[in-house]
Amino acid sequence: MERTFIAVKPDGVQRGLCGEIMKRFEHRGFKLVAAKFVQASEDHMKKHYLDLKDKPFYAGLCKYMSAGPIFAMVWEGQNMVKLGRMMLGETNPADSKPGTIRGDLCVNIGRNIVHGSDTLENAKMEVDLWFKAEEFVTYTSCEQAWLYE
Ligand code: DAT
Ligand code: MG
Repeated sequence: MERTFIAVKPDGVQRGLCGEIMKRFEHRGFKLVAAKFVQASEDHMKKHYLDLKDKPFYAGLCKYMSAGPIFAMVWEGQNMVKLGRMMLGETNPADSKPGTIRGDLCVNIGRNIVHGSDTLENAKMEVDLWFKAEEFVTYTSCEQAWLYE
């Protein structure tokens, strides 16, 4: 089992898409293990996007990501990181296929409504950056026995 960090960005929250995005992960069969509704500071977003610090859009990206509340989640499942990324679609919604979150619900690269970790290593770093150990809920999902053989 893997864990990944998924977050509805401020534009997704403002557009009322938290439920829709959460629904897709629930319906696929993934297990929610932590969640919170927060407004991140610009400093926090600078840490989150540190690998992009040399990009021309870095400052604007961190400002937009701290301009309103974010719905932050950790989802667990088999191949969670890869499948989470596939469900998101491409970074640019214009390249995202219909059926993906970005391909269905947004149009602009700078307002692509959702974040998802891209590698297992980054997922671990992002989960640790956004959540403390005591914020995770340990429980047995009744679905698990029917999702996996
Ligand atoms: P992703 O969010 O798909 O992992 P990323 O990590 O490369 O993409 O970039 C983080 C965010 O930065 C992305 O969701 C939207 C924004 N971004 C990426 N490339 C951009 C560009 N060329 N112009 C404007 N914003 C961009
Ligand atoms: Mg990324």
